[in-house]
Amino acid sequence: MDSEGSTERAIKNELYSAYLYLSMAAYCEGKNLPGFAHWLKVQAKEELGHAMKIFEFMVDVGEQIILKAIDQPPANFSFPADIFEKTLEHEKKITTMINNLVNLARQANDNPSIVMLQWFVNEQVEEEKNAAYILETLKTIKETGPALIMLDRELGKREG
Ligand code: OFO
Repeated sequence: MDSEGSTERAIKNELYSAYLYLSMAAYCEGKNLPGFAHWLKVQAKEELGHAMKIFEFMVDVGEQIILKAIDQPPANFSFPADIFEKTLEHEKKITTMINNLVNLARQANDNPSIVMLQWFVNEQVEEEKNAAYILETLKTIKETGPALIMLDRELGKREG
C-alpha cells in the first residue's frame, strides 16, 4: 500500500491524535474536571493502539518503517465545547486520511491493506459519533452548572 510513506504518515497521524488528546487531558486536569481528563486519556491510549496496529501490519507485510516527526499539539482551549469541536474536526481529518489510504490500496490491488483498513473505516464511524455526542451534549447543557459536573462524572466512567 505504501505510496511515498503514506503508512508512516498514518502512524504519525495516530500518534499525533494521542498527543492531541493527552494535551486536552492536561488542560482538563488544570480545570479540575477529572472526568473529562479521564475520557481524553483513555482516548489517547486508544490512539497509541491505532498507531501500533498500523506499525505491526507493516512489520507483518515486510514494509520498511521510517517514522516521521510528530507536531506539537495546541495547549490552550476554550473549554469545554472547543475541545470537542476540535476533536470532531480532527477525527474528520483522520477519516479522510483513512479513506485516501483505502483508495490507494484499491488502486494497487493490495488486498491485505484493504482488509486491515476496514477496521479503521469502522473505527472512524465510532470516533466521529463519540465526539459528536459529547459536543451536542455540551451545547445542550450550555457548558455550566450541575449538568456539566454530571457529564464530567459520566465521562469519568469510560473504560479503557
Ligand atoms: Fe485513531 O482514531 Fe482517532 O484519531
